[in-house]
Amino acid sequence: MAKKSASSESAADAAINRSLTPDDKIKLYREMVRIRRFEQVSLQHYQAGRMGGFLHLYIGQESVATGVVSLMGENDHIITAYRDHGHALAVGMTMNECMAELFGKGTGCSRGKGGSMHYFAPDKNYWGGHGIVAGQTPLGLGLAYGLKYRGLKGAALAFLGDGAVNQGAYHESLNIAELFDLPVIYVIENNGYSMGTSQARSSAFGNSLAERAAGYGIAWDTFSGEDIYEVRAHTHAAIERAHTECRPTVLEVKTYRWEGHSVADANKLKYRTKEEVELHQREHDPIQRWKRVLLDEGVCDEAELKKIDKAAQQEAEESAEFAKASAYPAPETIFEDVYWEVDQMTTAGLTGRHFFND
Ligand SMILES: Cc1ncc(C[n+]2csc(CCOP(=O)(O)OP(=O)(O)O)c2C)c(N)n1
Ligand SMILES: [Mg+2]
Repeated sequence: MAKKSASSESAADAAINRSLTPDDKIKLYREMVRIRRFEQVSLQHYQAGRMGGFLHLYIGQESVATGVVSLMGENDHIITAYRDHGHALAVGMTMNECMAELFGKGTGCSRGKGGSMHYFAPDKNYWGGHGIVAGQTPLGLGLAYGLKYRGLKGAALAFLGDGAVNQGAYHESLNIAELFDLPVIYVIENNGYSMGTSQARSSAFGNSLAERAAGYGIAWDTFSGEDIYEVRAHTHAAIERAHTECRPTVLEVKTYRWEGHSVADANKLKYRTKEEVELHQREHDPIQRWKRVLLDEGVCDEAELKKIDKAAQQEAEESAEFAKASAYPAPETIFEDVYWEVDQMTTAGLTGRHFFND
């Protein structure tokens, strides 16, 4: 049945949030701040000419990846597009390997050959980092298929942008997700823009982008990403659906990116006003919002939060030093790291049955 999930409880009162300990709540803050500091430091080094390629910043959207990833269990997998730093740090990839990847160094998570858009950590159920808009959506479906095929109780969380929802691959994926009953969760991070085109100008929609799922008989939900309690409460319902009913869900999370589409976006103030950006920075910052929650609930005090901030800044700066000091990959390794399975010579890779039984 296609339906919009309704939550009668307020997000903070949802069982999944009531179960959070003070330490868990502080951890959520730390994760969001780490993402922001990492990206702010990466921006400085990009502007100083130390990185090549693109750099798509996630600043302003931190609560989405952090909230969703905080719910992931052993058999839950994640895949995303090119705006991938937040998801990577949230799953536990280190700042060092992430920063070194931006610098194109051999100590990077993809040995410096992928860059910003191609973070990867299968050991953490993190399947990238993809540059083709919506290219990750059928791959996420494949992850879900693999879970079902293996009889595992898990979910494949596939993130996409509001621009990606118009790609055919996404709609083909929804069709199969419904027909095959696959435990995939599409998380649309609706930050209002697809490069320089506003959502209103790029997408035909009724009340929401997620509502399109109804046409496929898939459950959907839409909510604000500003409050991490809300992100967790709504996403939890989708994960439960995947785990217990082996059914897909489409989630649309309203969020906002503070920076340009990429650092090279020269028109960032042409398609939206400075006032619009400042309004979001001033009144809808998910980190400030969570900070207020922590203070109001008496979870910790300002001094503790400052300490967390300082530590995150230091960690980010140190990761840049680590990246600077690391060596570029050796030219003779240029053909390595293209296909992980080929390099590893695994049976699964050699037979092309990476996710399947014999
Ligand atoms: C198939 C394809 N078409 C076009 C592009 C160029 N492109 C890169 S990002 C982007 C916008 C996508 O916007 P959205 O899905 O909203 O994600 P966001 O950047 O806001 O996170 C486009 C058109 C691409 N990478 N792949
Ligand atoms: Mg967008």
